[in-house]
Amino acid sequence: MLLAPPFRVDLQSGVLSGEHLIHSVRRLGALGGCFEEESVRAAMDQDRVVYRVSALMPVKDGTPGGLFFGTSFVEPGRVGAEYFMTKGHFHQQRDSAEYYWGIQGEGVLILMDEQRRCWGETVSPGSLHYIPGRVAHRLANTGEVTLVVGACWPADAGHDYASIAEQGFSARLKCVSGKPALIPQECDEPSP
Ligand code: PAN
Ligand code: ZN
Repeated sequence: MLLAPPFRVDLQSGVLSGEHLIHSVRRLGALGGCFEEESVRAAMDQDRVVYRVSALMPVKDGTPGGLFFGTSFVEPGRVGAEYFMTKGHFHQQRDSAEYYWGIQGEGVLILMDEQRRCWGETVSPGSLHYIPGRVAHRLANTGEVTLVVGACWPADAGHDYASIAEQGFSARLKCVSGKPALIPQECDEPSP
């Protein structure tokens, strides 16, 4: 017996279709404390969409051995010099890894390990990124069009946003002389 595929991914746009899809949207108003220049963010249009995520969740959240598959759409824009970006997270199950791949646009995958060492990988159509366990990850759009990125991660990975909300990443991706630069945050250095 041959069945039609239950889900589809449009390879050009990253758009997912089928059942078990969850859609979420993050607007500037929901990203308080995320960007360095909080007063600039607060003065911008709070309804402006920063990013959307569609996720195919064919099994219950937390199912051991299951996999989720998603597409993130990060809009172009900046808060001051800092590029629009996702909140970022560690996985709750710290050992859970994830794949990202670039579909459209230009961006940077910002990564940080548990020792707060931070680095970035440039994202472009066809780029493939293995995010090991114990590494926090966030996407920033450094281009002029929507950054579209695919992802696949374990269904029991979970998301720990609290660590990032409390301490942030140890570097910020800013536009310096018209180009993206990952700038270490002095204020994150432990005081003597
Ligand atoms: C991605 C992210 C997505 C949105 O699907 O969840 O890019 O970023 P935040 O979750 O940090 O808001 C992923 O990494 N899943 O594990
Ligand atoms: Zn993740």
